Amino acid sequence: MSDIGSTGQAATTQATTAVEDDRQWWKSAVVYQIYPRSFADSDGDGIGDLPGIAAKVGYLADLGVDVIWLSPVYPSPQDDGGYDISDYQDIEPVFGTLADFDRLLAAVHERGMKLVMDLVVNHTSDEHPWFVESRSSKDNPKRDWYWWRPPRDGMVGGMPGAEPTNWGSAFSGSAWQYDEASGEFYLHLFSRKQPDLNWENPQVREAIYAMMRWWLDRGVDGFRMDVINMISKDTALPDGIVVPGWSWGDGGPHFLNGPRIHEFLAEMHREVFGGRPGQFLTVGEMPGCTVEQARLYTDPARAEVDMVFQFEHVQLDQGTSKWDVHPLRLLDLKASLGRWQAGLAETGWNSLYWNNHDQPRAVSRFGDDGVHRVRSAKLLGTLLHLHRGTPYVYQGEELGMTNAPLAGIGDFHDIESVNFFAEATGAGEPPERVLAAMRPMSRDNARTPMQWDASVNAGFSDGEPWIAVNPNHVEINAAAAIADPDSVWQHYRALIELRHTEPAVAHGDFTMLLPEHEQIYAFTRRLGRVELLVLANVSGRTAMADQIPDAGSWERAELLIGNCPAPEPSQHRLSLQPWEARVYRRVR
Ligand code: TEU
Repeated sequence: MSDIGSTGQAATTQATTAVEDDRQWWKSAVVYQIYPRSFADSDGDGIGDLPGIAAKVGYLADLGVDVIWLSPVYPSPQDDGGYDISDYQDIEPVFGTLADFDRLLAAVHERGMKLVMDLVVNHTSDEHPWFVESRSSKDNPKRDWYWWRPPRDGMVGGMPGAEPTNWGSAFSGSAWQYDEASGEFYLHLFSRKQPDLNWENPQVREAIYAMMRWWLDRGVDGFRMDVINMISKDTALPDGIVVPGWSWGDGGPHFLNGPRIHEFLAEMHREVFGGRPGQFLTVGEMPGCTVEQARLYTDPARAEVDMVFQFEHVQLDQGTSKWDVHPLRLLDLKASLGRWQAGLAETGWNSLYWNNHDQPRAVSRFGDDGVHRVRSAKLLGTLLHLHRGTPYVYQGEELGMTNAPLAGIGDFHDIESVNFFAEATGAGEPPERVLAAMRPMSRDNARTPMQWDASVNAGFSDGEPWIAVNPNHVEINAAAAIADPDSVWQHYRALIELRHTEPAVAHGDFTMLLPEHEQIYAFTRRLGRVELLVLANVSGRTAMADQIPDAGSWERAELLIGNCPAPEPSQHRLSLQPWEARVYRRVR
């Protein structure tokens, strides 16, 4: 480039960039998440499986994604949809065998894609042999692999308040389970069938690193790390603050981003990836992670994780709990995501997501899943893929799949919903009110079967699906979307391709525009002389974007992609239809 003095210098800079690009290949990648139970069933038992996924690798290659993240496929009692693992080095028989896994991995690699495993090591299943041993007696060598504590001073197990701390579990009730046989409690931040591992114990850490190396040796390309910022607890285990109206204390401050978290992640990185050739991806799922913490976690110089899943933007429509739903204010969304873009602009990297197996469907939550379903799903995709960061697409999002028509409690399967219903109705809440609170937010919304075609069971299974197929599959399905040039699927495919062909999408800087505009989400991305403008009307009413800086020049810029027909000559070029989104490009 002209501003570099000598050719020698230019060559060095280019070489450094090439090495960086090679290691940070995931900056221009798109990840697709599969929830295996609900993706594709090959054997008619109503539950998705690995051969089912293998048969759809071509579908994913056509969509253009670079990486597949598999939610857990390990042996598990399935108390929490596989996030309760009883053997880290095998495959759940319902999903297949290790040989099926190897075949899937080979098929993914053959198509030039990568595969990332879910790593759930904050806790195991209570049926994992480690815990079975740990529980067997107080002097078992594995006793200290988990968090065992006696009842509170002067109390005996079973008495209310005898729990070692007042922490609540994510799935209702206390975070401590009493074990009659040994007279002690064990910690479980999630279900009582998910005891927390004690990362203070070096043997635990070494066993986990060895297991991770075993998967890498098998050929996998990285890990999505479940609640990884919970592995370091304050060993004093202090009580949490009790928010008025809540039954349990908030232990979060004592286990989120805890005292040794950076040490553990750096050690993991060293022990697992140190000196290993290849291109890997690590993403840490981190509830309660601030942008300042994320900068530390994702600073390449610190070698901890490549990126984190943060939770701020998926909590903006909630009050005191996830069941207390408020309409999202666009200003809050822009302020939050804008802060993350700015905070990780120089150091670190963002992951970008609207959806996953824990979140309601984006088009139902942030868009309009009625008349404007297709258009608003495309708008959400456009916004997501044009931010700076690595986008994650959750199965069915590329079809604009919607929330499920959950009616009675019998329609809910997820442990979080089922436990909350029992707790709330047990405390005297009217069941109808509890159900109404659960419907928009239940994790079951994300877990209905992938809609492949309009046939019975949506082409997901020849048997009875484990969870009801959304009846709207007759209209919303992959076969129809692939055949329709104007579908959400085609739009996602184009967005993914844009990341691969336009460097400003992956590498450009980010500037938020019109932060105070109540309808319009607008920003620019700039790389060298190329500048992109993203304009999105996040509302059901027309909107005017003519207040953007340099409006006159943008009006004449090239329209790269949009979700409505290009404006008529008689229309103002910067007037946007309900839920319209456009990306412009200009070269300075
Ligand atoms: O989720 C962690 C998490 O903090 C939340 O998303 C939580 O599961 C819930 O949705 C709170 O309302 C991870 C997994 O993604 C989730 O599926 C597991 O249940 C959980 O960890 C425990 O492993």
